[in-house]
Amino acid sequence: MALDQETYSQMKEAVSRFVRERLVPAEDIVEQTNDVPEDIIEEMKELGLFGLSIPEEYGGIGLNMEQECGIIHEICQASLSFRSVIGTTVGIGSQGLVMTGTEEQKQQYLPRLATGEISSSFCLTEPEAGSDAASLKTTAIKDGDDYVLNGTKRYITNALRAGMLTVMARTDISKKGASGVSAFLIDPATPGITIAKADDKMGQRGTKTSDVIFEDVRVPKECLLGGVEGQGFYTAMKVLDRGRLHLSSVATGISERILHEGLTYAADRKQFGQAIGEFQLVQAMLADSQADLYAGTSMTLDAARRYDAGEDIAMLAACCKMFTTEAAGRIADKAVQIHGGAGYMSEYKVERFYRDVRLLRLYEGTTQIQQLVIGRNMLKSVNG
Ligand code: COS
Repeated sequence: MALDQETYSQMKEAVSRFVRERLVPAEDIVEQTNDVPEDIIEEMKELGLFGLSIPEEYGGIGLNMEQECGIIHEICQASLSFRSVIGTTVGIGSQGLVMTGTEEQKQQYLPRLATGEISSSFCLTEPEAGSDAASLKTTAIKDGDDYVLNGTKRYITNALRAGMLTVMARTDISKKGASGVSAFLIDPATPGITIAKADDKMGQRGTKTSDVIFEDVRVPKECLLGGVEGQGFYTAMKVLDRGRLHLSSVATGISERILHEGLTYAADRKQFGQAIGEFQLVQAMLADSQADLYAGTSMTLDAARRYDAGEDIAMLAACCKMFTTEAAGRIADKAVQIHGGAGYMSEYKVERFYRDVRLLRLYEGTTQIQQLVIGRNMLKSVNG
């Protein structure tokens, strides 16, 4: 699956224009209202952004991973809240269905996800199961031709906007670990589901995360993803491997924007009779950031190409996610430093971006989880 090169280049240019002309000017509104304006969401639909990763036969654009990373990098030149609106549908919310869904399940949801008529969310994390995802406690107990779900999911991005939830729940309670977990595709309007109010967060205003509570939620067996029990955790891991490449391009996109803010400030701001960018200590901060950005974009491109070639990229995706998100933190910190006292003021965007990028090192697997995945894979290659 891939878009032909010419159409892809045109799309990238259109997205880049949309970012410059529509998203960047709307950043302050998002910050003030803690929401992304509806007219912008409508334009995102018209541009096809909800369908980036959905195959063309289901109405999507059908980008490959390299192309998806390229477009996401562009979108993330603006406040990360805009990407978040499409992020779960393009990434973790829909990809379990794309990878392992039955034909009926794909027909039921993918065409509406592709147009943005509905959004999707990925429900893995729970109050007691964050990094240790395999210990999740939500149950889905077979009852005749139905399953009955009980449990609480936490920090679920876009649950408040979703029309489809990919829910990981334990169908075999005799098994404590990964093999007892199954995945379900569930309409959030199903009786017994409560989507709690949006969480208050450090940054990324305009993004919506909330608890999703299941109380005796009865769903037909057709909701079981792929029609097979016991595969939910493995599917979630594959979705997260891929999601970590997507997230890496989120990190490189916003890093490029933040570095641009630092660079233009350094070129403009005068102290001691000249632009501060003329001082070598400021140049050192710019240079470190530029090298971080170049390394991050290069490794993400390499891993995305390998993913498209069918290679197992679990370890490389963890390397990319760890490096690019840690680099985004370094780049944001230096951009604030270059701004001096102004960098602490809300008037300048770097203050906001500094808070926004802090999340990148936490979600879809903390840096420490990425280290663990990398380390385990390295040892596996030695020990077999
Ligand atoms: N692809 C496919 N299968 C995978 C996999 C991958 N990338 N990673 C692990 N698995 C399989 C393992 O092969 C193992 O299979 P068996 O049951 O046949 O033995 C099973 O999954 C459990 O793996 P493991 O033993 O490594 O599980 P652990 O509980 O020790 O650790 C980690 C798994 C920590 C890697 C996992 O829980 C994780 O990624 N946690 C972070 C979760 C996360 O990112 N949350 C973010 C919120 S969602 S936005």
